[in-house]
Amino acid sequence: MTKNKSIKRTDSPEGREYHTPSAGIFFKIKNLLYRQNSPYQKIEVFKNEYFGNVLLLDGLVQTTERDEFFYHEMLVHPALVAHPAPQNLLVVGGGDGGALKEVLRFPVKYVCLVEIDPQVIEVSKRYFPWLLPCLKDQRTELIIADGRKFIEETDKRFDIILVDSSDPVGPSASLHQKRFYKKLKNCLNRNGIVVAQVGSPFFHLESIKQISTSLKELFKIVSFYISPVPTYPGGSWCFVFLSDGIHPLHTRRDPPSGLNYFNLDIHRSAFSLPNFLKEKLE
Ligand code: AG3
Repeated sequence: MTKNKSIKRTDSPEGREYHTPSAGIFFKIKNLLYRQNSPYQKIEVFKNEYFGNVLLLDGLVQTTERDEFFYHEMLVHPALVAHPAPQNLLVVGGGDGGALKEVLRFPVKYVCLVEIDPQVIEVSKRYFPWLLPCLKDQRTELIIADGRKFIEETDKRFDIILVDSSDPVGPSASLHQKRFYKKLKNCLNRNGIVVAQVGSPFFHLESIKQISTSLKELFKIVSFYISPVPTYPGGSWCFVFLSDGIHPLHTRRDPPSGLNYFNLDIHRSAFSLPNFLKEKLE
């Protein structure tokens, strides 16, 4: 039996993410497309019959072709419908390009994508068809750099910054700290907005609480919102909208057409939080 065949076994542990030591999500691997350790992390892409191509970093599901739209639309569009005139944007992380694809639906001037791991870009170009055209878009600049260092050193200023990090372990750890958000704030134009993913309300409640306390010391408006993401832990994901002047519920434009999840009703309802989360954040 070849190595590849043994990887395709239906009980392959490689198609699993544990959310706790006793529960998680599994995917049957139809084809293993890529598995390598980069200097930063373990990168895996495989094909699943239902979800299409699936990207895992250090064993954590980042995106799948079938359900990527929940997360990427909800990371991007709330800030874009709330900002008065978004022109210059920054995406930190997000080397798979899903967030970039959503930003480019708007007539923005410039989008800077800062990704630490060039191997994630190369792999995603091959297996996630939206990335290549987005990188070729005249408005996109790809910078391979550590997001934290980039933010400290750049003199660019942005209307919206989207933090598409992974979980607060591994290469993304520094992107979840107060220090980082403080530096982000210095890179915002007047009326600027930061949106970041902060984890699963169910599994990461304590760390969401902690980040909320720090963020309230930095920004006047700290609004959490949630969205379903079928393949992420708990099936529901939490984001934070940060600004000193822009209220998320004061929307200024319609979203672009052709979206699968986001609309203005979803926008309004996403900021209504379930009791267990609301009480924690009070
Ligand atoms: N970044 C957030 C992924 C978090 C998922 N966590 C997990 N599966 N434990 C997604 C990057 C997609 N552009």
